[in-house]
Amino acid sequence: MSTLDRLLQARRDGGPGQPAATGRPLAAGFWVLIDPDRHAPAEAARRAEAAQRAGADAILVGSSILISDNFAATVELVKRAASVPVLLFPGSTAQLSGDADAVLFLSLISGRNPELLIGQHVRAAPVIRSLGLEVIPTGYLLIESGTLTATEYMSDTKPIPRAKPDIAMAHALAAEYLGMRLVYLDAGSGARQPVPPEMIAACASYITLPIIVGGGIHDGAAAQAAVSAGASFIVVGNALERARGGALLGELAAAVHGAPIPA
Ligand code: 1GP
Repeated sequence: MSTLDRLLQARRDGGPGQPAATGRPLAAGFWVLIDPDRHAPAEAARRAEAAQRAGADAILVGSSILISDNFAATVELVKRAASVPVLLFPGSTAQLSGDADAVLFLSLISGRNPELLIGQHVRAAPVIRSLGLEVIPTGYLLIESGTLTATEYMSDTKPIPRAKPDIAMAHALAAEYLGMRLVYLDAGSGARQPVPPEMIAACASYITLPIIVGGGIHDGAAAQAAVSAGASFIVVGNALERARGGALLGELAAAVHGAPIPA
């Protein structure tokens, strides 16, 4: 079974082997993002293991900018520590490793920077092939978040305005028509405000692809709001870096898994 199918099945069947596994569908999947620059590889692995124990359905590894040389060792140790899928969420072609289960092959379709629409992909494709990595084509939409995020700065693109769900809808539909498998609505790491639930709901009712939502989700209430609006997968990174990590993991997992499933 492909990693994407595993992720979709975990959501549908309650995630076999997960603490949250109940045999009932999860409202959404809970993905924890680990930034290799933030921790030594062994600590990253410990965090991945704690996230999985708390109910995370996947671990993402990646960063919009990478200044350490921790990447390869982080993916290797995280993969050893976690039995849930380990996905690469690469900020550049330097962030590829055959130890992961799959790579989110992101095209930054909300921007008009050709390097991030196709340029990096051409360089990465042969490397990915030789690593034998599963590819998950993902339309990536950066959403205005109330602050200049690292993603916005590093990608040299303008985010979609928060109050313009119609623009997000059109981009999401274009991703679907281009044959992508997932759409990622991201307010960017460290966003002041998460993606507006109205925008998530507008996209979810307009396309059939599963929607990942991340950026600036700091508590169960924000996660639940995104899930109720129609997100299929929730990504949390920054908030879990803080001291409250342990309790917050449980709160987020419960909120993501237990929120009412949108009609
Ligand atoms: C960033 O969506 C991810 O690309 C996670 O964002 O670090 O703000 O949780 P946070």
